[in-house]
Amino acid sequence: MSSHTKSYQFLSENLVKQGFDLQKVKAVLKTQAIETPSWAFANSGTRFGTFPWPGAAVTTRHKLDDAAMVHKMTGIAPSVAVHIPWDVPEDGDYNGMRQYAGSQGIRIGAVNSNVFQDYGYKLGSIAHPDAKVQKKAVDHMLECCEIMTKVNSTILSLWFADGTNYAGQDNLRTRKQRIELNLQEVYKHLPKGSRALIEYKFFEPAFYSTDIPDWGTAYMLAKKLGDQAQVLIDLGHHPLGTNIEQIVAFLLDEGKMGGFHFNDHRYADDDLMVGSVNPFGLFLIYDAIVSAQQSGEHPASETANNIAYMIDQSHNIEGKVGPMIHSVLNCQEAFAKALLVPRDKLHDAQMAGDVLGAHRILVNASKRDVEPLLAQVREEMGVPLDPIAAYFQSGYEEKVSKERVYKKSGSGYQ
Ligand code: PSV
Ligand code: MN
Repeated sequence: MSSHTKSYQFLSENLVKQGFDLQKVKAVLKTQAIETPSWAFANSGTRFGTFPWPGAAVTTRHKLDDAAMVHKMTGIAPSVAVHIPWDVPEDGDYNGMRQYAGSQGIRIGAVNSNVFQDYGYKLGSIAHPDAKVQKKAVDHMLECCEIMTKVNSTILSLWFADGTNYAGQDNLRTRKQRIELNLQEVYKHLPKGSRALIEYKFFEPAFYSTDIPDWGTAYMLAKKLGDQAQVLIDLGHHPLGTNIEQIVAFLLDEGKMGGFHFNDHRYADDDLMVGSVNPFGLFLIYDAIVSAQQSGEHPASETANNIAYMIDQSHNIEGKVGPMIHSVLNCQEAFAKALLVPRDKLHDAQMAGDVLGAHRILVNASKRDVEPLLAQVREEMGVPLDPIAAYFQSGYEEKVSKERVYKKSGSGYQ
């Protein structure tokens, strides 16, 4: 018996005694799906600089290959988000792109529009004072809706860099109205059965006002648009100290929790690997989700079952595929721990007003060593027990560093 099997047996006996249905927990873990971002595989960095990584993706196909590698190692990263125009296929063939992704064992996930890089967007996109610029931005998002149909995507991911730098620069109320009207136009063109996820960010690139600065604004917009619009939470887009799990709980209860952009941060939106700074915070987010899933309440439960879990990171100094695998594993660990929170016990302690008891139940669940369980899940899924080690032993990193020739190409943050 291997040492991981022994540790798993020990853990499972313990968990079964505590009343957990381990077959169910494993089944749920096997269906976990984390979407990787195409742009993280390219040579992207910060606005101050980019340090080329040997073998970083140069073409869109490279990015798909890298995303497929993350899935091959983990078994739980079956889709990749694309960003338009960074990921316009070299031959312009989106059907070919979808097929190529399929041939590599993954699918295209969210389509992210980009209305922040063209010079025309200096004063904003859909909140810009000039109607012609607003139309250009709307047209781009409509094109993204068409791309969604071609690549079989059900998510349009919307983030706007719109804002102002100086008091008096523009009328803030009018900007809000422009955003509402233009989003209504985009909403009308969403493919059937798809969703638009509205992402907020409390600052940057504008520093006086940001047009969609917080979850409340994104929620209001999504609510006014209708059922096909929800909120996207990028973990890096909050002031320090924000209670993100509370936002998650609120949005779940309102049926408006649509998706995540996972990452971590120390100061601002610095796109570090998710769970690298605050693994407890990541656990608490998963706890809010699992609590809603298991509540059976409407609409929290269905909403929690339909969340798009996406990573939005930009790796500047730590490699590309390796850190992405690590990020996916951090999400897997947090989810496993959240699935093993003794919910009935926690509920009883909460209802009895046992503050310390309830707190300890949750914290103890976050401290549980779930590695033996995850190793067992991986073995049953037929993926490497140690995905990071397997990746570095696979020779992929050496192979792509020989094959791929870095050139500054204007995609991602290059
Ligand atoms: C903006 O900071 C953001 O979080 C949005 O999701 C963008 O689409 C992404 O980063 C890439 O720039
Ligand atoms: Mn984001």
